[in-house]
Amino acid sequence: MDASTLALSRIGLAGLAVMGQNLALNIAEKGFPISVYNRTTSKVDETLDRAKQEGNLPVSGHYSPRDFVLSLQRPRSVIILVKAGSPVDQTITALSQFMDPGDSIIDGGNEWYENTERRIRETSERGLLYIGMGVSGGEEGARHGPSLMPGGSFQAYKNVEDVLLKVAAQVDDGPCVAYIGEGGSGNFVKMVHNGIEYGDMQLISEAYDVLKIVGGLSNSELADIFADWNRGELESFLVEITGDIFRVKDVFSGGNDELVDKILDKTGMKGTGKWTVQEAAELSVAAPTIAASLDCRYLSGLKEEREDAARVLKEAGIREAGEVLVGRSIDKKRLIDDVRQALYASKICSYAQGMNLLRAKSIQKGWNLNLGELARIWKGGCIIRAIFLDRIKKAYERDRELPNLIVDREFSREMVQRETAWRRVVGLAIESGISIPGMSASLQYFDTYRRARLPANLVQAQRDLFGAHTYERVDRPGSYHTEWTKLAKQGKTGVGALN
Ligand code: NBP
Repeated sequence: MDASTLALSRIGLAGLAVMGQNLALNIAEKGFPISVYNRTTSKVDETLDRAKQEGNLPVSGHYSPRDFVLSLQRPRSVIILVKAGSPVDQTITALSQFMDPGDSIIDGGNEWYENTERRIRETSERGLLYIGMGVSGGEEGARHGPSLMPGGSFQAYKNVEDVLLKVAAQVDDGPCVAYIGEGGSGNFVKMVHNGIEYGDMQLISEAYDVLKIVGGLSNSELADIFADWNRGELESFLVEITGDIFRVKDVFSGGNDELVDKILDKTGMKGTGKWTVQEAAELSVAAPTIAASLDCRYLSGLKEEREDAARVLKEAGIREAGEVLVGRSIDKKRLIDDVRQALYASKICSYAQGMNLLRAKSIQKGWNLNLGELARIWKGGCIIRAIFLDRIKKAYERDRELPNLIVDREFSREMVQRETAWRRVVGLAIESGISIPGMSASLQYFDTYRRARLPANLVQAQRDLFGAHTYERVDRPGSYHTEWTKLAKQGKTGVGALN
């Protein structure tokens, strides 16, 4: 196709798999003529067919990087949606040779933020502007309104701001997009979003397990409970789809059974949860709920080992999960209400961990992230969208320096109101051998964070004893070391010397 004979497109998109195709159609539907390109050209034709079927949308297909780039208005803006990693580098190489200084590349993939920072440097040597943009919402979000997290060149953002504002999901306080910050901040924020998503999914699965094993609830009862929860404080995409999942029948059993019971209990993953936990460790930020959800995915992968372990321990005399409760009367109504409260309180702790990771990274990198604004752009379009993100937004608006969501005046009150129910659920699960690593990690996080004095004094003493690492005192300044072993053997009171 000779681009010079055609009207130029407002924007281009390269990479037409699930995300790219849908985002391109979304952009076109919002009235922005778009050029599309894919390495395997059959996907260009697929996209053009869909554009025709879905309302003759203004999409022009291109079969070579050159034609594609030259079909764009200047300064050119190209969104890339290919598999993260080297496919992005290869796509940049293929396209950038036809681009001019001032043109922009916007990578919408789930990219490791340092790769984006490297590409910002590399492309800037050629005068190109670069953005790493988190895109959340899966196929449906990409087509009808995702949450967008663009970070990198502010000028590149300004060049496409009008497009992004229209394409993003729309909520009561605006489109779910905002300029995130410099460097790889957009990718980092998307990564933490996914880590929080891991936590949410784990917590929901634990609520399901407790209700099923302790309460003996059927899938149809669970469907009703989740639908009911979705009308209250837990209203969210993940709670809504969970309710829907319980209603789907299995075709292979002639519609007698529910599909959810036929699914192999091994969780897949693509890496963003692992990155979140690695980064939390690097930055010394406690993220136990997110880490527990990642560990649980690893353990779920050991299906055969788990089956063997179940057999070996059964032979050794262990009782099945929930067996200890047999014969005990369970107040189902109270259990359901307790689990709802435990889920909510656990979620607050999980989001607190994600937000604090973002803050720590923002300080380290000088990104100046606005946590309230991040909560706002997650209110719609993305997988973790939830009514309570509005409350998180307001908490950070009340105090931009809020050290932890747990101590926000509204959240602290809610946690205390739910504390007893939360402990009942965790206690019941532990007693009956039901693993709830996410809910108990959240509760332990809460119980550790809220205590003015921890047994860390003893750990410091141990460190000083075996490694002369010194310690500080609660009653006077300075750094101290004590000859613990010598003094203990002499039976004397240790008098620490100033270091
Ligand atoms: P995939 O991640 O499955 O990638 C497929 C695309 O990458 C195709 O267009 C493919 O071209 C292209 N590609 C590959 Br693979 N190697 C390439 C290379 N060497 N050079 C050029 N193109 C290459 O697509 P996706 O699921 O649409 O996801 C796109 C990005 O968005 C990923 O980073 C993903 O993590 C992220 N994301 C996905 C979702 C989701 O729900 N799927 C949600 C949010 C973010 P080909 O057709 O020629 O093979």
